[in-house]
Amino acid sequence: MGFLTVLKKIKQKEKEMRILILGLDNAGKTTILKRFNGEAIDTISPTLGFNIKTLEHKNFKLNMWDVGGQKSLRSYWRNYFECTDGLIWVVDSADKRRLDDCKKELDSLLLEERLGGATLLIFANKQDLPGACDIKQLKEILELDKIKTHHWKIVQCSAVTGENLLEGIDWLIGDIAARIFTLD
Ligand code: G3D
Ligand code: MG
Repeated sequence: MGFLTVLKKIKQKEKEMRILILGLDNAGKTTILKRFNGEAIDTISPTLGFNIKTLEHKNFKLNMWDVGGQKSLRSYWRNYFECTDGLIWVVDSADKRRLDDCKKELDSLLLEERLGGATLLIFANKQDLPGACDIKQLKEILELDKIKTHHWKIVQCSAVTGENLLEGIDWLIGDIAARIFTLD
């Protein structure tokens, strides 16, 4: 193996991404992170501070930050913005009463300068619940087509069944990698 090949392999190995998981309280952020990490999801209690997990996925090292979403904690979100490569915004698709609040919080996040470079994945979570909004409805209510400042995608998922979690995160990682790691 040549020197350059070895160097490339090392670079590849160290590829690190910082991913922030946010959303209103009860949206399913902690459950998604645990499920993705292969942990049991039957003992989750509300996140009061934050949870950090470092995972290896597809040769990338993912530092995933799951930050509590209660109203009283939202003003602290900004402490976690620095150097964020990806933002996962989790929506409880069955909680229609709070979609206005959800839109308001997402809109104000997208104005944050320090999140300017981040790729946005919106997880339309809790699709296993009857009456959950689908992607078309959420796109309209959250006015997602107006987002021009970030690369974004909405994916419907369920943290309980595991449906589409991998697909969503793979898209996020692929988009970030294409932006920040040039394979030369
Ligand atoms: P948060 O971290 O965003 O605050 P949690 O949310 O991960 O703590 O989840 C809040 C509640 O929603 C939990 O229920 C959890 O089991 C449930 N939940 C998370 N994801 C899903 C999903 O995809 N489908 C369904 N049906 N429920 C989900 P409890 O009852 O423990 O409060
Ligand atoms: Mg939580």
